[in-house]
Amino acid sequence: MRILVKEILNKESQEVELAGFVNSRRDHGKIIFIDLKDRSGIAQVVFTPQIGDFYKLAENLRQGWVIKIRGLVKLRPKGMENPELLTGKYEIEAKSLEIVSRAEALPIEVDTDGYGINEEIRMKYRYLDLRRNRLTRNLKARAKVFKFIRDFLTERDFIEVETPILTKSTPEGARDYLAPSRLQPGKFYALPQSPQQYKQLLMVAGLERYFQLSRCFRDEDTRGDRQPEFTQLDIEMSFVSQEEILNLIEEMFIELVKKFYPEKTITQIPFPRLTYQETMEKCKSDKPDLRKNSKNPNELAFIFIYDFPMFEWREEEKRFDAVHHPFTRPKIEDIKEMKKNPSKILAHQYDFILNGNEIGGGSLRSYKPEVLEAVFKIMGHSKEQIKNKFGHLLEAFSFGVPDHGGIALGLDRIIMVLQNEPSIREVIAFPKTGDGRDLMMQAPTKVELEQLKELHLKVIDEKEKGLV
Ligand code: AMO
Repeated sequence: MRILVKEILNKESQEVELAGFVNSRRDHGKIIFIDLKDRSGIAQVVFTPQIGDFYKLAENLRQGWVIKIRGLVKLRPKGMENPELLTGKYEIEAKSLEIVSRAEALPIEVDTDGYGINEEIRMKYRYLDLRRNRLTRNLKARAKVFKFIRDFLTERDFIEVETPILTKSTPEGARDYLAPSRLQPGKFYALPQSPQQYKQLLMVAGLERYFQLSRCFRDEDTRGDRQPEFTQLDIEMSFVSQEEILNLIEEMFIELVKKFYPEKTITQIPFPRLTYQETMEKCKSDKPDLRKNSKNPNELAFIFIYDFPMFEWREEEKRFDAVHHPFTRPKIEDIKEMKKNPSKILAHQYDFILNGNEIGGGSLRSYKPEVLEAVFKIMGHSKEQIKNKFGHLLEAFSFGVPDHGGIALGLDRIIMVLQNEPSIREVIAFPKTGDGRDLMMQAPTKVELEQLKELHLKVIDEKEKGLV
């Protein structure tokens, strides 16, 4: 039976079966040394001419080939140990070899950290890129953090609920990705920019404590810390104060860092909580980096910023917009007062910052239909538009709604900082380029005319667009 490379440690003098990739090959005289890599690590396998045909087969081995071997676990000769490898005291004396598959010369090196390689080529061959230890480590760390979060919240009585991907537009400040409906000609679903409305509706449903590791889709220009699709830890709670939400998040991160990143120090506990105004006055930024030494990758400065303005004036559109989103509860509930001077109103809104990165944001929500309606009106929506876009939410609130609030954390950004990576692309298995392409799958692509017809669509080319 096949065992893992790391398991040879207590198998000295035993015959074992290993499987994996040829990571590298060295020849010393007649002896061939192969570094065999599997998901647990690397072990040195030695082929000598004594094994006849298997030796001849081993002479062909190249980096990237997939093999299975049987062999004897032995201590390496004195002075030949490799302290950098977990298995560095041992080697396997090969007895047989099976070639599972051969590999062409790899277009990128996979046994380096990869930072120096052109990123477009790395993305095109992402399945090879992911073989490098650094990226495998990032994916493992991501999985561990996700599991920790699931356990942490489940133990605290939160329920994990999946919400739809094919849905209706929810404003989070970006353009929507649309999916055409075949069965409803001319109509489109929007992919969620966040599960914001669903999680609020789950509070109307009486769940009280919801979370989801949710995929969000935003059609905006991609940057180092932005992807068209990304993952949020989305949370919503009923009968809750801002204090309780921030405390929960703080406790989660202190425990997470202690458990998985003991080498890191948190600059200040409890995490500083500053108002938006204080932050702007003191730091001239709404996402300040409060590390004592910003060159130290092992320092984590978490901050909560709260009391943001509710509205901001959009000069180009000549209207007010919500700074966070319209579901945020204004700090004043007197509607007449609110309408008098919207730019002066503060909101029950908070951001979560780590080392100068915005890693989360949330708010208490307007649960009184008349407050919500007033906010939509200040933002310039007509009665008719409010009914079309948000009628379902207002109707839901008419059937009894607990006061509620929540937060969403940008998990890709969080893993990026924790893993000391310069971009979220390094912690996402299959990221997209700056212009939103998947170079490996070659998406997006043109589709057959038949498929367009079925979806009641016609593509307008750039020339035609000019004429429209
Ligand atoms: P917000 O829009 O602030 O809030 O998003 C929450 C967090 O998600 C991360 N984020 C992104 N990460 C990668 N790529 C992107 N394109 C991207 N956009 C956002 C950020 C951000 O802080 N529904 C509200 C939350 C709430 O009110 O509960 C929301 O989505 O780290």
